[in-house]
Amino acid sequence: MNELATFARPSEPLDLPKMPEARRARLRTLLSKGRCLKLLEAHSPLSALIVESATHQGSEGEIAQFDGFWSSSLTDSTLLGRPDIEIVDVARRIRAVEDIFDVTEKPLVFDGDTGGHPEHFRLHVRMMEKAGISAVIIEDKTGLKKNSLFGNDVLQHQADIQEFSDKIAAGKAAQDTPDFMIIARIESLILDRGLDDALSRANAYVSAGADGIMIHSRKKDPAEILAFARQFRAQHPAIPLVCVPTSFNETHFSELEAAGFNVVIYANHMLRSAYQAMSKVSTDILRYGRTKEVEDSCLSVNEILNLIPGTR
Ligand code: SPV
Ligand code: MG
Repeated sequence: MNELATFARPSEPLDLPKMPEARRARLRTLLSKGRCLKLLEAHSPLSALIVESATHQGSEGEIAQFDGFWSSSLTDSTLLGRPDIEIVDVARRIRAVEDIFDVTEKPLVFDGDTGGHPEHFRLHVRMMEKAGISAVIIEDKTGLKKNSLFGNDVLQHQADIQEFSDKIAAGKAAQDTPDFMIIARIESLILDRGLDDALSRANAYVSAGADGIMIHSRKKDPAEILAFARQFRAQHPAIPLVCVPTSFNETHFSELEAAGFNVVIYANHMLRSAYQAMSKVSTDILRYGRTKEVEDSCLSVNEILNLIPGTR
């Protein structure tokens, strides 16, 4: 039995989900403790159970765990066989999050893409709060949204600063609870607009009421991200700062924490790893004409029968 093969929790059985308000407030509570948080992408209840129970004991005996989940537009879309262009509607994605919430306790941050029309964003904010989502991150792009990691390889447009600030303000005005957070994601580095543009947008979005800032980059070298963090921190010591180190994957969590980041999101690794394993197993069954050769890539039958408490 491997270390992920049981999801029993000490506090309560799996069929007793947390109430939305308790979970929603948990992100702010964790942020108030002053340490940098680690979130990992979850695209299904099972992937979320794995994220929630993952533990690593370091050489000094310290225990590392994830603090919560990232609901990614890229992996939610990919899971449905759809492109990451805001085609999967937010209501459907929130319902999928509710399935995750039925079996887990940790807080979740929702990737809200561009936020859509301000009129839609206001309603989506309420739906997210009601579900128990702790925060939404919206990115300052406009028009047909493409994934940021393409950068300028595809046509994508950054929103006008005032237009995006108005959307943040509309979301904040619609919010019904003090716990929920609206985090503004800046795409200036993604679109090669430079550090000064990113910093002036950060100031505008904070003035518009953003509860946090996410700065994104598609460079392998973290220099621009770290420079942003230093300068942002000097101006805004207490505003939560978020990054997604998919491209600068050699940069260690501790370096991001030391630079002033409050949340680090590992944005797509659960789906990417699952896809790789499923792909190999499916072709190997065809290759070998039987399943003996794929058993090492799979949970044993005994393990899957005992995975979810209550199955027996
Ligand atoms: C996502 O996970 O969908 C994100 C992060 O938006 S990224 O794919 O890096 O744009
Ligand atoms: Mg996304």
